[in-house]
Amino acid sequence: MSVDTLITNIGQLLTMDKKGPVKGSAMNELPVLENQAIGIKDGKIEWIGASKDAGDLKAEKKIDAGGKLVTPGLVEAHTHLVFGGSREEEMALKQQGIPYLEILKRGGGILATVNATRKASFEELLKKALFHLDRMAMHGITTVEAKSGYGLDKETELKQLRIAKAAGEQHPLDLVSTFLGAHAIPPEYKQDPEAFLDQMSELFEAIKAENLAAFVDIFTETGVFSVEQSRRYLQKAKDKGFGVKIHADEIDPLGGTELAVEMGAISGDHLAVASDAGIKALAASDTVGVILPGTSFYLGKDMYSRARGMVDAGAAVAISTDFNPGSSVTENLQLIMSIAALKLKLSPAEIWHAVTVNAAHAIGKGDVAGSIARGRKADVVIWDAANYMYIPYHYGVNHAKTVIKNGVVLYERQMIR
Ligand code: IZC
Ligand code: ZN
Repeated sequence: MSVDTLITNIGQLLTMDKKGPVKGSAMNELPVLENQAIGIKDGKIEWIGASKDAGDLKAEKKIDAGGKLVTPGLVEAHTHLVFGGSREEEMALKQQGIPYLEILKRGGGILATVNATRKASFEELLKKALFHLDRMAMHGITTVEAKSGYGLDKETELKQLRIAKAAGEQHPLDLVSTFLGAHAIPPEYKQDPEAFLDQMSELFEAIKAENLAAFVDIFTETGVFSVEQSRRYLQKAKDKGFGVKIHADEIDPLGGTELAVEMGAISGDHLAVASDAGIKALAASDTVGVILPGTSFYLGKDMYSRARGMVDAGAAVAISTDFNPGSSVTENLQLIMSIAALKLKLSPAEIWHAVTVNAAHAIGKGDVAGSIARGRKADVVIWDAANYMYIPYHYGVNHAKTVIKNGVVLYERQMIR
């Protein structure tokens, strides 16, 4: 047999080859294969076996993994990728104790980014999005979800979605797009949020026609959209054939987690202040809880999502960065894995499920991303680590050594000596 690329001498291999979403105690069951090799052909996984048997394979390119850890490319299930400007001046406001929702109320926060995004050109925003995708790839991410929501008018929301589509076409990473027109109430509609939601739902048709998004999302929060408004809006989206997601129970416990389950959402995201009833409902459903502990960390909160309780209750949980210019400014999902270990008390095995197979399920890519298996896309990371427990343990730096997407080496880390 001949392959294009052969990776030998893999110390630990996590294939994550499970039918997902992986729920409850199964998230802690992590098969680890030792002394393995992987053959890649035409961008796909062709062969997996013991490294000692790889000698029979002819290969154009050989990569010695040096006894290190190899895993599927990470899946990033929640980002606000396309935006103009940045909000570093809000850090001082946060230090003065001004809450996130208060900054938003004063026209800052999301609305500041909306102004910058409306002003920026297509090319400018695309260039910026591609830069952030590069950085995500350099940190071992091979599939990314991207939300709109910094336009809040028909024209700019469509512009954001078209930029995400162009970014997905131009960048080697796979991109899944979500329409988050219902991200905040723009000043023009302050007195009439219902009319604003009507405007946004009028876009569903055009978004479908241009194939600009797979999912529709809404920010269900105090001062933004109520549970009732969210239910009506998401039902319209479902009627048009979209999958739905919710920014639920991020700051105030409004019952967004329960709503996500009731609506059959593919994911309920944040869930930082989810109620006991919400957690119970989530555990009994196939909705994936996308937990974003980097946001609690970055907003300086003491309250983290009860992800430990969710997994113990039997739920499927994913972990993501929430990369955005306001409440979580990082492309480094490895850092979020450390925060998940320290603040959510998830085990390394649970965390690896949360950033691979379960994250893939949370964005409808469970059958193509988040695992290493014969016939699948060859999205593979070789880490500067001997074992899987090491990544959350050694925090804040990039451990990705070689990042392979569709069988092609995208990134190879360079040291100074
Ligand atoms: O720009 O602050 N929570 N949306 C809902 C965000 C955070 C993103 C932002
Ligand atoms: Zn978000």
